[in-house]
Amino acid sequence: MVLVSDTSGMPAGMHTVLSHCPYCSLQCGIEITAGDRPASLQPQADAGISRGGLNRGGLCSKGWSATDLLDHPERLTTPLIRDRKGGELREASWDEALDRIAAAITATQDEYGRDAVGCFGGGGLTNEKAYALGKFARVGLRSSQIDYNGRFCMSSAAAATTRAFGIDRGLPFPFSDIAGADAVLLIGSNPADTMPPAMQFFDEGRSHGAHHIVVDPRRTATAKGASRHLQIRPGTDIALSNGLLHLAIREGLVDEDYVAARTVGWDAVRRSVSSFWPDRAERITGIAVEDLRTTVHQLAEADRALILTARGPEQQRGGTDAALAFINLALALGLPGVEGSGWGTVTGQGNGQGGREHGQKADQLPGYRKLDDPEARAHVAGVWGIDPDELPAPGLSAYEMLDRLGTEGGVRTMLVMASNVVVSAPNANRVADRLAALDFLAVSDIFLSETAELADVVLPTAQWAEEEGTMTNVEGRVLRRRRALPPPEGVLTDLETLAALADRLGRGKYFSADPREVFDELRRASSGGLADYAGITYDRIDAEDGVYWPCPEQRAGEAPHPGTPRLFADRFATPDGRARFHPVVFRGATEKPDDEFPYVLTTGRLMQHYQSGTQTRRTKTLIMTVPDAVAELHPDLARRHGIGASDLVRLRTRRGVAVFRARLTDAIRPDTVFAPFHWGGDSLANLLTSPALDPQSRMPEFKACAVAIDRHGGPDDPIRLESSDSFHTADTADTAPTKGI
Ligand SMILES: Nc1nc2c(c(=O)[nH]1)N[C@H]1C(S)=C(S)[C@@H](COP(=O)(O)OP(=O)(O)OC[C@H]3O[C@@H](n4cnc5c(=O)[nH]c(N)nc54)[C@H](O)[C@@H]3O)O[C@H]1N2
Ligand SMILES: Nc1nc2c(c(=O)[nH]1)N[C@H]1C(S)=C(S)[C@@H](COP(=O)(O)OP(=O)(O)OC[C@H]3O[C@@H](n4cnc5c(=O)[nH]c(N)nc54)[C@H](O)[C@@H]3O)O[C@H]1N2
Ligand code: SF4
Ligand SMILES: [Mo]
Repeated sequence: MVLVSDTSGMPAGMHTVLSHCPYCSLQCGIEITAGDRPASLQPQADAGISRGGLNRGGLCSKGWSATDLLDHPERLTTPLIRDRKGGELREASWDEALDRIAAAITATQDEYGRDAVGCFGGGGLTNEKAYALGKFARVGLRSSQIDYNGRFCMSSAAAATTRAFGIDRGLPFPFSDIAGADAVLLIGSNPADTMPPAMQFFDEGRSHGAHHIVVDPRRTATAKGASRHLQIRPGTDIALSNGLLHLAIREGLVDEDYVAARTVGWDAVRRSVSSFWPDRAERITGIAVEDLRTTVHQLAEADRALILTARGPEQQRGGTDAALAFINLALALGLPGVEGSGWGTVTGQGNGQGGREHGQKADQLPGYRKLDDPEARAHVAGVWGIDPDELPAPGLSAYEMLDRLGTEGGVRTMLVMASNVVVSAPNANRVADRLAALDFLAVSDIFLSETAELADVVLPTAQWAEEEGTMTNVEGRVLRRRRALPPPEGVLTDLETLAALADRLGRGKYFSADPREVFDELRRASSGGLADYAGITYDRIDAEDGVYWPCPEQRAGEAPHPGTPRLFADRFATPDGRARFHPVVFRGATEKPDDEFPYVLTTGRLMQHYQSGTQTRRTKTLIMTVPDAVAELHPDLARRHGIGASDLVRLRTRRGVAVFRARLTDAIRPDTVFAPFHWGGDSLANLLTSPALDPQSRMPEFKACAVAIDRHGGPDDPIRLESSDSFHTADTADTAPTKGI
């Protein structure tokens, strides 16, 4: 197996390395050519699914341009320090920067206790780094306060799958099943923009006549290619699912044998949807009864049917319930665990799956173990060489932690690693206030992100092509990120940073900066847990093009465990092996349109930009293609407010104001406005969003709030708010802190 290929025929000093794109959870397979900078890349040449990449030789524009950032002139290559609040950042040595952070940690903990120092991680971190950060919080800082941006991403789906199936693997089957399915219901997911090469699997399905039904308030590129588009009113997915289930029952489409053999709780759910008559579902969702009927028949009558959700229904106050509602439908139709059929959720960030398994969640230990489970504590403490009683209790979820920064009992010194919360957290005015109230903020990033700009110490870090590690892709397959070139001089990896910090806190003996060593420790820590990586090694990943977890340790005298591409064939991961139905009540979005805020704002992604935009707004080809934050609105709605194409449109909600360039399109519902969250400054969509949290998952309600709009300028005006336009609210979220989420 040649992973670092032979260099014959290449200019001297050049070599190629097989790795994966740094961005989304598709983890497209790429080949990096490096040596003398600049490095370049191309998709892995093999057709089919090579080396665990799901791109079949394709890449999206973000993937193609990923190496541009390795040598970007704005890249951070030296630590920065701010000597006093309000002062400028200046360059500093690593020793000075790390000493400064360690001193702040010690001072805060001496005065306010251990939990006054917290960490905020990211789903883009490799498994090794996510694991090390979780351990750093619990063992290095001995603090309960750590959570991460995946709380804003996968937490609703994670809570739902854990409750229904006993385990949270986003897709419990290989991604390629999509190509083989005869019917696919895709709810609030826009892979044509968010995972473009994955459309090859959808196209293949449609080429053999599969029915693809897309549920989205916008006729997205994905919806345009589908056989049916259900243009749902935002925030009403539960009513849709309950309505579909009602119809399935009424029309005799329920798989009674499956329900009897493999599930519990059906009667309560059957009763709970009895009042979801089709015309009621139509009234709430805006989807015609005939469409509902066709959809449920196509799903029920297909040999192989898939129901897939993504952020559309999940980033809601009822996001966990929405995922549960579609799981109810899938169970009633007898799909989960039947080969070729099933329910799944499309994970987002590069390591959105692995990043939620190994301990950077507030309530979690590695291997998807629970921090409040005495056996789990004993196991992990044993691996870490500490007393179980030294492990803290579960901490606060991401937004709750941010909401309480600098307050009595809240975090006062924080380390952010791989997230740009100023842009990506909801209710951004409040978050900015709270960040300003911190005693000390340290941020590790590649660039001076909007969050790093506020830091007292900024630490540069190695990029994807400069480090070793593992990433767990959208289908639960553990892949290797391989190093093609060294980081620029003076730049450390996050693992090195954490180990050096732990050392300064007198806890250095617990931490390694070597990715293989960290992975081997992660394997032991996860052994016997739900997300069991014990049988996965770097060498096996190389030899087998990735390994699907769970993959327990090889037992003496037995062959190695093959990994688990498909879950639930015989049993679900619940104590009795049966899946759980859950009755779900439809409540709708927290904020309903009213006279003052008459429309619904929903937020999401554009193809050319990634997340908070730190990386893609700095990529020339991408920012040239989409230079401004564009908000989509229907021409009828625009006309009512005198807004023309490319005019500036001001969006106003109860929490803030932001300005966007108008993109008029009849592909969106006339009562809905769509804004991307990839920009900061005056186009920061999260100034508008609501901090209402899902009570089960603590997921913010990014996908629906009430908004007012007006014309703010013409096509040639720059995107800018006057200071009199912005207003500032700093209301706290109406949330009691929860433990053990
Ligand atoms: N280009 C690009 N690709 C990405 C990312 C990126 O930032 N940019 N991020 C990655 C990450 S982390 C993630 S999580 C994934 C997310 O991938 P997706 O889930 O596909 O992305 P979103 O745009 O957040 O939301 C999907 C769709 O939900 C629709 N929607 C909005 N409100 C509702 C609603 O109430 N109900 C329903 N049914 N639909 C609704 C939106 O119109 C949108 O088209 O993408 C990954 N890939
Ligand atoms: N309104 C609205 N808000 C949303 C969403 C939405 O749909 N609507 N979606 C939510 C979702 S699904 C997500 S996933 C979040 C994402 O929100 P963020 O966490 O803000 O996402 P990123 O922009 O990926 O932030 C990662 C940061 O870490 C840096 N970085 C990348 N790799 C590394 C690394 O290896 N180490 C370190 N130290 N730094 C690194 C990047 O430069 C970047 O600044 O946003 C959420 N916010
Ligand atoms: S689809 Fe995702 S993994 Fe593939 S090239 Fe684009 S951003 Fe990278
Ligand atoms: Mo995400």
